[in-house]
Amino acid sequence: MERILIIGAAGQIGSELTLELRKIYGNANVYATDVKDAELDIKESGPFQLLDVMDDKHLIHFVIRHKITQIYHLAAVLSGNAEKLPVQAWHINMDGLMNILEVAKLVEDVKKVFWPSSIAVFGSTTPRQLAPQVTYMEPSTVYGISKLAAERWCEYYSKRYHVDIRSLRYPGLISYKTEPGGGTTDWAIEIYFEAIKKRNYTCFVEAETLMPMMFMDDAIKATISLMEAERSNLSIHSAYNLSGLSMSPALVSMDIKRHVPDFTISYAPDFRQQIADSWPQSVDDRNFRRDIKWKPAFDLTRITDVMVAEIRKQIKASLT
Ligand code: AKB
Repeated sequence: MERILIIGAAGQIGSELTLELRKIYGNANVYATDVKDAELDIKESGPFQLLDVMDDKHLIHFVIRHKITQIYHLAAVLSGNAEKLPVQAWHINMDGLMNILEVAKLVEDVKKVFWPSSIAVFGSTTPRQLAPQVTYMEPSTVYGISKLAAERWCEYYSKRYHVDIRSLRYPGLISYKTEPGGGTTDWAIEIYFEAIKKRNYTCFVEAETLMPMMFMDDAIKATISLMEAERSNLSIHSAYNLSGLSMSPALVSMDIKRHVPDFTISYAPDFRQQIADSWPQSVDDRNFRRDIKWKPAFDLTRITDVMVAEIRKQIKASLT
């Protein structure tokens, strides 16, 4: 029987992944943890506890006491926030992962680990179109540098200690449930909330900034499919490229007008423009699609339809 630990369960990915894993493995077998409090649906549908991944002693005790077999380590400081406090962000992103890798090495019950990488591992010397799985990688952000270093550590632990660690280079993830925190792709979520609430949005990257994105449902399916795959089917033991679609603020705002005809957008690019410009516009994920037999289901029209409907539902519920 699987017993799963989620670190970062109150975050953008964790809050959706926890509920999905509980459906598959049973509520009682998925332990949600975070350094901050989680939403009621996470706390009421199964175990939830405060846990800081930086506290290695508490972490290993937790894993041993609950006989954890799989760990999803989702806690990280994202690209925009990391630029504000680079050294602290480096410590949180790297030390947290190193604690997880050590636990996975030391505790025999732990059979698999998931850790998210990002398109931020790429940099300005990477081909901008269809960035290959193996290519030039010279990230210019502290977040990207930490993700690239962490990928190398994951492969090191996989080869040297046979830790089964699996990872995806997530594009920007679009969801309506929990707000993202401090990423460069956050505009792709903010734009929907502001369009519905205020009918206008001031975007922090320019109109034609094309970026790789994916709807959260697709990302959750890709993640669980990767974790459920036979290890012998996996050809990559660092992190797989993962691709959904490419979106720019101009494209999204045009699509939003199908639902909010008087929506207006203006542009006030900040330091995140430079980060966005250093990342590829699209990513080649043929290795993942071949090994996992997976493809995304959400295009821009479908994403917009779901985002608009769900945000309207949330607003209605908050008024009643
Ligand atoms: C960010 O913008 O920092 C993240 C990412 C692409 O990893 N969403």
